Amino acid sequence: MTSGPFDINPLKTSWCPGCGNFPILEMLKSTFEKLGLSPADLVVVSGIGQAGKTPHYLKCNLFNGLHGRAIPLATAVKAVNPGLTVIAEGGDGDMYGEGGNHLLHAIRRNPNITVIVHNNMVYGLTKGQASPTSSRGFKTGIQVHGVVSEPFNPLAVAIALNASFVARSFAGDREETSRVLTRAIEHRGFALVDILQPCVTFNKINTFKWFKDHIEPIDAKHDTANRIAALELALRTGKLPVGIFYIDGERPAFEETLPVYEKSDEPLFVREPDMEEVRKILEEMK
Ligand SMILES: Cc1ncc(C[n+]2csc(CCOP(=O)(O)OP(=O)(O)O)c2C)c(N)n1
Ligand code: SF4
Ligand SMILES: [Mg+2]
Repeated sequence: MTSGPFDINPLKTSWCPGCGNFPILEMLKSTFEKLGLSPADLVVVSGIGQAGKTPHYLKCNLFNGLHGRAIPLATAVKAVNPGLTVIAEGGDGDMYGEGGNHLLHAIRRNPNITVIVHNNMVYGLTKGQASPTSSRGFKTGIQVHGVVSEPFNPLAVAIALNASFVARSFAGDREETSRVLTRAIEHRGFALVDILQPCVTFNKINTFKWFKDHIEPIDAKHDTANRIAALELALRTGKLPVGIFYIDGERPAFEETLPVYEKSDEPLFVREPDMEEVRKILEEMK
């Protein structure tokens, strides 16, 4: 068996056979390789959920934090060591539900991280409750009469907040997903990639076939710098557009604007604390 730099052999996962997480894992590994990254250059941070287990199955640096907290952890990792490539991984419940507030404020800060959401429109790990992206009417053991809320639209929210890179792809389309992931990781600033991912066990509505029948590629003529056109695409009803919606290449990244990097580029993690400064702050607080 051939082995790539990000492979763990033998790979043992707790995912169900046929789960959409498998192609995402494979695409991540091949994208990291294509970008010439090494496991030491990379940190993959996650929260809790089936998607949140992804970094366990990758050979690289990883941090598995609390449910919904991958984004602030990833922001901090990038801020203290800007030389690393930092990815935050998670599910729709993790990133848009429990971690939703972090998503909003990270978009405002624009850290140079890539947020990858495995959007299977359900809570997989906890056995099939509705998530923020479940369709209205979706029946579960908890939502026995069907979901009554409008589904959360992550792309429209991200574009409205001027996220600097916004894209959606489908786990069943490896070529397009790999292209989107490559562009997202190369992008300087906050990148959101929502990947439509079937959960074969707990979501019998949004299956591989359903997604295939309900997606449509964004027109090649779409101008990714046009925010209003991107928002219109994100708000479109009917088929789900897939591809790159929006890119703002002008926004400075969070870590570039931090006052601690004004006088020196030396990463924070190698600096000695300035005890004189600490003493001054403590004195002022007395
Ligand atoms: C604070 C907190 N609340 C709730 C949970 C229980 N919990 C764990 S994962 C999860 C949702 C998982 O759904 P999603 O993020 O969509 O990931 P998936 O399993 O579908 O990949 C929930 C509610 C938890 N671990 N911690
Ligand atoms: S429960 Fe769903 S998301 Fe979790 S491993 Fe199984 S198919 Fe994948
Ligand atoms: Mg989910």
